[in-house]
Amino acid sequence: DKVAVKTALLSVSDKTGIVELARALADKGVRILSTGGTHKAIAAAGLAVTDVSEITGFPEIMDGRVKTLHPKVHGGLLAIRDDAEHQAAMKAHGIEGIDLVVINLYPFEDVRAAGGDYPTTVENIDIGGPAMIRASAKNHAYVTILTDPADYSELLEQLASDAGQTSYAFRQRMAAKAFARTAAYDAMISNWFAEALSIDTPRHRVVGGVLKEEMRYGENPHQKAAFYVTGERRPGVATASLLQGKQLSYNNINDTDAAYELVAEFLPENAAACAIIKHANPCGVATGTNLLEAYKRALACDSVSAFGGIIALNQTLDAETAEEIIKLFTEVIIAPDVTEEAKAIVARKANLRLLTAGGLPDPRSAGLTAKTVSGGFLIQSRDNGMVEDLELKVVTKRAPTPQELEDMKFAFKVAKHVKSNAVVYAKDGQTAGIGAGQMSRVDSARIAGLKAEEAARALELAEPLTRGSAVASEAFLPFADGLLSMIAAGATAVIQPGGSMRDQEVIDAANEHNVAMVFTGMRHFRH
Ligand code: 93A
Repeated sequence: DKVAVKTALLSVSDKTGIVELARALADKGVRILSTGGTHKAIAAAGLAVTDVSEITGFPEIMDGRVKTLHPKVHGGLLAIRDDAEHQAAMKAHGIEGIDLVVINLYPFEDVRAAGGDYPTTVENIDIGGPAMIRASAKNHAYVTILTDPADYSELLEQLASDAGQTSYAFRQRMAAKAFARTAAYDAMISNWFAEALSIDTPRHRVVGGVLKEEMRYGENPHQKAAFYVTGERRPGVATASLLQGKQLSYNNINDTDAAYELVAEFLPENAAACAIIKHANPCGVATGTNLLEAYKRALACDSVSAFGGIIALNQTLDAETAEEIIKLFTEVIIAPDVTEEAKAIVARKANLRLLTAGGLPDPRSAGLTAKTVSGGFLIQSRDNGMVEDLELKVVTKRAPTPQELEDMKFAFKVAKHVKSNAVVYAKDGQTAGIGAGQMSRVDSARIAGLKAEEAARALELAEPLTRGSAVASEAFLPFADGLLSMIAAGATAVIQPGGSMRDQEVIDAANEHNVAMVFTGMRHFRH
């Protein structure tokens, strides 16, 4: 299963380590073939190298679009070395076997990340590279394919210890990596098209990404984990800069994403907003005239749960807010930006992670979300519905007051980001009680009410914030019992999608208690 490396083809965009590799190969007597730019780099180092066009007898044409796409190259990669017919074909057509292929692709991902224009990005779709990678990987019984400069040293170790040969196990492992690379590369191209054309139909997409980092562990310490990025230019946890603190964990990334997507629902030009997240659910969300006020009001909703939470802000983190936040143990802060002063304040807590995302994601933008099930993925378009865009229908005798209407919209926005069954009480742009993830909606309503009472005790308020609040349910109320529990907690206005068989029963109960209710016609399940 050992194969001697006699001829190598080197064609790389990222020239890291390529001259050193070529020198080491040349020292072992390996014949080196190469393409334009790579050839130039190797020749400049004074090494003997043959241009592929000499092999093909064909010049590089069309700005390099066609340089290695030739039977002399692909025959050399794909030939089964101990097959008589393949041997005969090689002889008949003057094809020489290629034993080692070193390729990295046109930097499509970098060009895309740098915001390259449409034609530039398209031009950076590599065609010849993936073709050679796939041909070599398929023929790994004979050919070694390297797609990552990180593997050059292992190759040289193999060649040194095995008299210029590679082992089958190594070639297999490199082939697996090669197909992972071309698959991820094509996924990135598909992701780019989807973003450029605002495609959110799963049928026109392939879900995939490239490895960004491996985490120390997954949701639990005995699980392995890694973060793959799709290359979407959406400001958020995938693209944010970590200014201080250790690497984010799997749970941190999940929670930070939930926090930032939620706070992005509140336009920074309208008001400052803060969301505090625990286990992907908000334990407090509020707006304010400034971030400090928004943070304090978000914290007031459930200051006990906020311990060790993730804080997302919709405006530049300032010194006053930073000073207040560091009083409590927090895992992560994410904001569009941070002032120098605030940065210095956060630096006093060495373990606190501070992320700046450079901007806020557009809640209305298209995109996909994925979830794994045993044996597959579930893909759907992002929940980009916004309450501002919905036609709200008043279904009760009493219409909501302007203040109630504002609170309803606020509560419904938050409920969209709470695991179902979600019940959210809000008043004056502040969550008053949040009930998340219960199997029964009545339980969610009750829990939210209880939490509001606890918060009132902690803050020594005369009555819980739910008194005179608006309440949102992310899905319809199937029975009147949920509504009665909300009224018991003090809600005077209710926002919900509507659409239950028993809507009339629920509307009647609301009328009986002089409660205003609106239907949104849109559900925000989140499981
Ligand atoms: O333009 S291509 O799609 N057509 C080709 O025939 C081809 N052959 C190699 N791209 C092609 N390549 C790519 O060129 C390689 O994948 C590599 O990224 C790059 C190396 O070019 P150079 O050696 O000229 O810098």
